[in-house]
Amino acid sequence: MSYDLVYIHPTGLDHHSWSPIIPMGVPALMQSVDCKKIGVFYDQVNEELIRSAKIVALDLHWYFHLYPVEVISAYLKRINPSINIIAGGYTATVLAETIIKNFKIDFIIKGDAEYPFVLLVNGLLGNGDIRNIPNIVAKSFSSKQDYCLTKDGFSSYVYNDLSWFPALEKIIHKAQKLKYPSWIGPWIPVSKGCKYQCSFCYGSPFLQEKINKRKIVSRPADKVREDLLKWSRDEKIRYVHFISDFLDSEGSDYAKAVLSAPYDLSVYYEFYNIPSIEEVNLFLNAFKYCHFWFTIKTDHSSGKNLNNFEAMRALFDYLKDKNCRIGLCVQPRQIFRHKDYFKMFASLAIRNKIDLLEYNWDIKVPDPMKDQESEFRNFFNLSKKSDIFPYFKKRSIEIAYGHKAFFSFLMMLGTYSVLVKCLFNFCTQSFKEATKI
Ligand code: B12
Ligand code: SF4
Repeated sequence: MSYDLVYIHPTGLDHHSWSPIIPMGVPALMQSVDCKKIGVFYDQVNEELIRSAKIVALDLHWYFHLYPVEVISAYLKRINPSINIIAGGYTATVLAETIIKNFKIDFIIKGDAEYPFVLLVNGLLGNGDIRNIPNIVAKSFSSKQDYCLTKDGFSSYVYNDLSWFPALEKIIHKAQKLKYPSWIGPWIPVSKGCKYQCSFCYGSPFLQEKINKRKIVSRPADKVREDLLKWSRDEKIRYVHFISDFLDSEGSDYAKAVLSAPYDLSVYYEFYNIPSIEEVNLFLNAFKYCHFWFTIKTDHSSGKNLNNFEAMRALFDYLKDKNCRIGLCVQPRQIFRHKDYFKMFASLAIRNKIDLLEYNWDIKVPDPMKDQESEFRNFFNLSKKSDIFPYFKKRSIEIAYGHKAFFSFLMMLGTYSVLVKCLFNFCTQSFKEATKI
């Protein structure tokens, strides 16, 4: 079978734990183009597929795909020199001019790509003029980045159909058999960008402005409900998860509108801050089963303050006999650096026997404010070495088998080789004292 457009996700199919993660906006891009199209993981690519294809679209969102994307694009051009390669995503945007010089990629779409992608694909398939399409960096020209997603645009795109990517659908269906709802499942976009100003994160208003030329943009509640209803009707889907905490970002009224009726679904949900009992009940009433995750620090761990301990403990007590499972996202470095964080962690995790998920907020990303060439060199070299697979494997094992806090805590320590520090902490503080707040 031949295709006009092949989307290739640079992660291999064998990496089960993280291959399902494609940039959340890609389904909308692929839905919007009207041609023969398919999505594949890179290890499904074969010569026959590439020889007959006219366009390949590659996501380059997470920097560790830099090296794989270079290898894949060189391979594609060797097999089919006339193929058009389009890339997009955060890393592609931040390093666009350098990537286009160094990789065998023909076009990079900077920032939001919904509208430019359709125009570019149509132009390439129909030999139309492509020089006036916004947000493009090409080998021989570049256009102004003056397209960005608006609320109206966001509400018009389709995110709930993955039939164009059968291998991804298969993994998602398989993951539905996991014991507890996880993030390997259909995702529901709520907002792009974030209201918190974390200096290291592309989601922060300052960097969104720099990269996507806009502020946070959100989908109307009825569109989010449409996705929930669509996935509810799908017999193969048992649970969903959301991209961003809409209760925190959009407020209680929005949450009430989204969660106004019970769905034939379970949910995986990360709260950025501590919800009230009334708010948590909205979720308990709307979903069959809830896998809730909380952070010890405020604002999704990015805040300076710790959450109110009493409020967290009261909430966890309330949730004990409800149809849900509680998880705590922890930052290992905070445990060993800050006494109060450690106290809260030990008290909540051990007393409540909950799951732990390790959070690593310190991950470096290409800095759009620095010299592009040197950022490219640094991150390209890093991407050659980066093997985040063990980390994701660990996370999915935790979720799949629902290890209790102690065991997952040990796994976390193993990964980061901080056992020595832990023993030191335990030896220097009496455990009782450490858990007393
Ligand atoms: C939600 C989220 C996640 C979710 C994934 C959700 C998903 N399916 O996308 C989860 C929790 C799984 C996750 C994991 C990770 N994430 Co994350 N995540 C985010 C977050 C908060 C939102 C991302 C997002 O959806 N943006 C929405 C818009 C911008 O993207 P989009 O619609 O999908 O894509 C548009 C364009 O980028 C472009 N585009 C994207 N792909 C393509 C492909 C083509 C061909 C084209 C033409 C265009 C195009 O077009 C789209 C439509 O306009 C951002 C921070 C933020 N608030 O933005 C970090 C962020 C993307 N994550 C980041 C990181 C580092 C990670 C992890 C490595 C963290 C870790 N150590 O575990 C992992 C990697 C996941 C993996 N692939 O294995 C970094 C990426 C930095 C980088 N460039 O490398 C970010 C930017 C945070 C930061 N530190 O700044 N993440
Ligand atoms: S709260 Fe999370 S998504 Fe928002 S800016 Fe901070 S790290 Fe990024």
